[in-house]
Amino acid sequence: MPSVAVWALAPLLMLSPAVAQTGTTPDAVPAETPVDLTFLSSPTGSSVWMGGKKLGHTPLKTKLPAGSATLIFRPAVAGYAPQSKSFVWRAGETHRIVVELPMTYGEIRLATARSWTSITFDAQRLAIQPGKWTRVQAGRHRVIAVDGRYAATMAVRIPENGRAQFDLAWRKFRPETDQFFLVRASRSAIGSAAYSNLNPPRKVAVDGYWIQRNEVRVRDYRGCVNAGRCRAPAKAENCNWNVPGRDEHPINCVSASQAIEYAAWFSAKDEFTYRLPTNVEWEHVATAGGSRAYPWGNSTASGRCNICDQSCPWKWRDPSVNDGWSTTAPAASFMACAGPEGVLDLIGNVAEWCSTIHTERYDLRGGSWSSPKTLYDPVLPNMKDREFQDATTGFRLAATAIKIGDPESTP
Ligand SMILES: [Ca+2]
Repeated sequence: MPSVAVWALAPLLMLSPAVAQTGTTPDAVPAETPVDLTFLSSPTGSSVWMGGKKLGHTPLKTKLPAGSATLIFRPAVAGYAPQSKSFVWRAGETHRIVVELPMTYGEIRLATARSWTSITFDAQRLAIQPGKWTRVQAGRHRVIAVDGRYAATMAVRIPENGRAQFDLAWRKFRPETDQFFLVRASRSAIGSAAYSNLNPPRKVAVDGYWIQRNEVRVRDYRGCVNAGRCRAPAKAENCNWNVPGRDEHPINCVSASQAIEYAAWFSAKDEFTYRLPTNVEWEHVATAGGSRAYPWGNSTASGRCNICDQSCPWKWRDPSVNDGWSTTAPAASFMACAGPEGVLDLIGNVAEWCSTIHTERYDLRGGSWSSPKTLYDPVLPNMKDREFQDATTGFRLAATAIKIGDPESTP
């Protein structure tokens, strides 16, 4: 029975009070019959007032006697002005009333030490130039400016018909080099029933992080030693330090504490905070969150990675495999050893220090050039003392991913 009248009232269509009053005459339905009314507004949550009395907040369903009235819509958020409108509603009808509140404006100026390549206001792109006054909607906004590997995030409040200036504080949000792969936050199935004591099967939330694609090389580590920030690695059989022709090989014969020293030096050099990966982070990328046995899938590492093949000096060598290297190989020599993420040599070459401390010990993951199949299993925990080192111990770096937007929008 009820007819539906949709009042889509943009400001240009506002009814004048005179028009409203001409519509007050009730028809056949008694005037006291309540009329179903729905009030909607943009922005939503606006309060609706009639004759000095608040009816409620949009979205609002109510019943009023047939008639007419001037309603005032007051925004609940800054950046919009109140809107006054006159309406007529007739008995027996259902009215759905939509009101757009007019925006209010102010001006913003962003002082900044650097320019930006993109800037967003509340996730919307905005044409705004550094140091120039620009008209924007009043109220509270989130500004995110990005320039290469730097970002500035700021909450701003623009006064109505006023001006506000802000200094952007820039922060590096991604590593300087493309040697690092971004692993996005996700759930991960970690561990194995086979190692239930030190690495039991469990589901964990992993925050986003960067992981170095290569193992840290001899020439990388030399930068830290030359800067006086790292101790030289041990000299022993099969150690790569100061051996001619080994610059591209992973650094080995380094302890967890030496790897941590390197991370501190590289952080200062790159103006970004690096650290060892946790064993959960390491395992998460090596098994794609528990969905694969190895980075590349479920097939064996034989022929894919640098493991203890036929030239390996130990009796557990695999005589059926020739990977070409009796000890370490130059970093990134085994492309088929990577997963789709392009993180190389997680299995074999050198075992990698992970930061997680378990009863004062550090976890060495992934096996090495000296490992048979049972020892390069990526879920196998291998706890060693902080100062332990031998010709199989190396590392790669990781870094916590920095979120620059709301909600999480790590680039
Ligand atoms: Ca080998």
